[in-house]
Amino acid sequence: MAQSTPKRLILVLGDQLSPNIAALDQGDKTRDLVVMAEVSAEAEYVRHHPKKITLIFAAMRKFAAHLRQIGWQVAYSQLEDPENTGSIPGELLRRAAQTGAATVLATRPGEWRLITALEALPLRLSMLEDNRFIASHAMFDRWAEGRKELRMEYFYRQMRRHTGLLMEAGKPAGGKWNYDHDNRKPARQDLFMPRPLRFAPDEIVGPVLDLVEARFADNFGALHPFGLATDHAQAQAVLDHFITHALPQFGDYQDAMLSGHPFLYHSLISAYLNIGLLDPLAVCRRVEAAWQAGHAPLNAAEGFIRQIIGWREFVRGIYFREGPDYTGRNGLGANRDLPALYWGKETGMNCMSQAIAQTREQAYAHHIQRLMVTGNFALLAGIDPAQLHEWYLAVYMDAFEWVEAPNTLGMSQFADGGIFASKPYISSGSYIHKMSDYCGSCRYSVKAKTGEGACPFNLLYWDFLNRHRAEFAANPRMGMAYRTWERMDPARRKAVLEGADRFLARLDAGEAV
Ligand code: FAD
Ligand code: DLZ
Ligand code: SF4
Repeated sequence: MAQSTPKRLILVLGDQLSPNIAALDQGDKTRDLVVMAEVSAEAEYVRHHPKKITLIFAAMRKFAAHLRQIGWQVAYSQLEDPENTGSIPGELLRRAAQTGAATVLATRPGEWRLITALEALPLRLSMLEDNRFIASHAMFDRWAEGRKELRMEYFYRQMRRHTGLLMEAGKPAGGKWNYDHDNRKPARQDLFMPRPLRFAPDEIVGPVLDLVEARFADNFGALHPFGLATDHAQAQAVLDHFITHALPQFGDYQDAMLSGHPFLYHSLISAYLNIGLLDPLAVCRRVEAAWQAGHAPLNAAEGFIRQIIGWREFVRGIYFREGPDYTGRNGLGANRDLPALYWGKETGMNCMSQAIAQTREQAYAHHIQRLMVTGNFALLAGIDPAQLHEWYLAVYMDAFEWVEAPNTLGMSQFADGGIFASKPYISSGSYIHKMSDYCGSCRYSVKAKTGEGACPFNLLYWDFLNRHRAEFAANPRMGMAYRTWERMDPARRKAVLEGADRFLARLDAGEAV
């Protein structure tokens, strides 16, 4: 029987490590062959952080072992296998030739690049929708259809109703949908910070570390120490650790930044969610249960659940709705090259230095660091969004295009023309000063608005508004800023713009700014 029925190949990508993912769900253990492949094309299309490559390869190897244990046949290609063709389509063709299979069952990849490559294969392809998300593409499109503006808040309310999370008799728990207002406390050094859970490299992780050290040592980022979770049980332990030690404070300090404390009360689970080691809905149910049990306040549970069923689902909807040209958009015509300081060149701006140094060490920065420090600086300085997009995709361990691109190009850079943000996320140094302790040990003065020692964010903020008057002066949410600029003494305005020009010239000349 099995002989006469041709085998299908079931593709499982490095960010599809979920036991019930669509292609495995629809597959047949008795006759299908699971194909998993470490390939140079995926490892090199951007220069990923070495910790990210290690995480993915180690988690892939462990997942392949698990699939074999539960009865699947798995053809696994290691990066150094001499026959490895170096790409996902190449490996599928090689396995097809080896087995005579003519059909591939795949779960839709999280990047248009790979979707297009699979569709071009000379094999029968059945591409199934990724079933690890709460909102299907159809559901998102139904919600978005006909709306003039796509606002996460309204989508989020629909997700709350759909999942029943934090709902009581059809109403939001506590009477409000959103408790963000309570979530803006700056952190203090004397707070007790939970320490992240770490895992010593085991017999699977060790050889991957050696491989990554040999092949990717020149990529930006520290490989050691490596303590990330690389399987489902470890990822679950990270979630448990977060719920026990950090969730109760998550809401209060969600936007805070503190020198030497990269993680604060964040969950550190994005990479595990994105590669399939954790299930988003199950995570949210655990957090809801912690609130119901009185372990965490509502502002923490709501704030956390909103990030997952709100923002995470929403940005995915945008990415697939907007189509493959999304990553090429540059609505504000920004064209400055990404400065070397993003790759670790010394800078006197302490906020940038802190965010980038921790990115190099941990392949992690939290949301406000990405949005209001590195993203804000790039937007104010007019950096080419495509180069910035590549940077974010490379340096963060949780970065896959479906989630990274809308956050970077849409939310952070306004490069998509404001599909889901009603105004650009820009701020002068005062926001960073309010939410962090960075300014105290900076070469620049956050209080100084002009002159050589003035905080560059202060200079660039006004320079941005002045440069983009045509795009934003009529925006009601930015009217106050424009009125303040116009009321400013002309000599002071001139000094600000000249200061910004001098700063940008030094940046372009490659000076340490
Ligand atoms: P927590 O702060 O503990 O939040 C809990 C979870 O909510 C996260 O694990 C994540 O799954 C989800 N979440 C929170 N905010 C967002 C958001 N805006 N979009 C999607 N999910 C969200 N997130 C990624 O997963 N991958 C990326 O490549 C990525 N790139 C980003 C680029 C920029 C410019 C910005 C501003 C944000 C980006 N984010 C990205 C969103 C966010 O910064 C990270 O999800 C978060 O910092 C991960 O850390 P955490 O797990 O400790 O999150
Ligand atoms: C990110 C990544 C890396 C570094 N390596 C691999 C790999 O060798 N094999 C693989 O199947 N997937 C890898 N990935 C994840 C893919 O790049 C990811 O599936 C696509 O970008 C779509 O999200
Ligand atoms: Fe950043 Fe300006 Fe504060 Fe320095 S003074 S840390 S550059 S915001």
